[in-house]
Amino acid sequence: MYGGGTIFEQPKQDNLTNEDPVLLAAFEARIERGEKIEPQDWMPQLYRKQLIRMIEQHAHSEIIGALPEGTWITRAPGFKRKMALIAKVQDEVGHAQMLYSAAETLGKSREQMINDLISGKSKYSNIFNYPAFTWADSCFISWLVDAGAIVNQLANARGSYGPYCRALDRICAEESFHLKYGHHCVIYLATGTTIQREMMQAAVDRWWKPMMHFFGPPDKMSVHTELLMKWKVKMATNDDMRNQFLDMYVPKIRELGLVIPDPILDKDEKTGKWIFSDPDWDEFFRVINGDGPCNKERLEVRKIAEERGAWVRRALSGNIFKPVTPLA
Ligand code: BYC
Repeated sequence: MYGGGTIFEQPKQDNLTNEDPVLLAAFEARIERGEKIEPQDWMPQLYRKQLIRMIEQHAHSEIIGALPEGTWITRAPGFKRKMALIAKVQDEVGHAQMLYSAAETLGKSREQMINDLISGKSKYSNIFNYPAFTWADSCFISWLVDAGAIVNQLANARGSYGPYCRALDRICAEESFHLKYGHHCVIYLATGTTIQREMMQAAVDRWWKPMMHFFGPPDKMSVHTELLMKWKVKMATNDDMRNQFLDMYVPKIRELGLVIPDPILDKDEKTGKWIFSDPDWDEFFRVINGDGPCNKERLEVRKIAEERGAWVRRALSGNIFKPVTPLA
């Protein structure tokens, strides 16, 4: 592991039994009133721990998420697409920087977060463990994965922790450009030649299942939602976000003549809920626990990037002559 910073002891508490009841009640009342909690404010250890977990995972998702699209920069069809994709990938890495900074306000250093990513201790979004075989896969990510991210982030930007909400506001503004770029790429392929249409359809077939997983397990399987919603860290449940995404994007996808690979996908107009096939939650849990098609490759690339960047970090810290500690 590379060094730097003081070693942060992750808050261990998984319950509220040791918290001062008066402070806890005042904290919860502030959240109830819609106030933002700031880094210097009192907060229960569990709130701190949960926020670190979620913001850190989000930051990791942004840098790992840059990889499947990043591989298409050199092969983008045309100069305009190449320029736009470079800008998008750069934005995603910038989002990670903002999110790491937000998580650092809670006391965990960036070095520890990166180490936990590389060692496999921390999670990142399931969806980036799938390969982007074709240009159409990259278009699917730019339009629909970004669309899913915006649904989630617009909701959570109204949440309780100030630094996370402010980072999400900025991220959403940039993501809205990604969405337009991605939509344009998909429209182009879906209304193009037979080969282009087939390529786009094949991408939809490949990515639909991980896209359904993207919003997290069904509410009945979710372990963190109840508490995170009580503390306004999450502003909607996983099922509600998935439903909102389907509401907004199924008509747009079908409008382009693309077929969603789920024969029972339909909206129940009485309940307002979408009905869909079981997207194989076993696969979801396998992938988020390290056994997906690209997990190893993704972490290996990050590890190489950290090793190659070690001299820059050393130079910035003024320790040019300090030997590089190898990554674990
Ligand atoms: N992937 O209790 P639950 C982007 C884990 S990047 C992996 O429902 P929670 C983009 C969960 O962590 C934007 N793991 O969890 C970038 C937990 O495990 P642990 C990505 C997942 O936290 C570049 C367990 O399953 N967006 O869009 O209440 C290019 C139980 O789940 C996932 C974010 O990161 C998943 N999909 O809710 C293009 C949003 N889902 O930690 C695009 C921020 C669940 O107990 N995160 N797990 O070991 C969130 O909003 C929430 O954490 C989630 C999950 C809704 C994802």
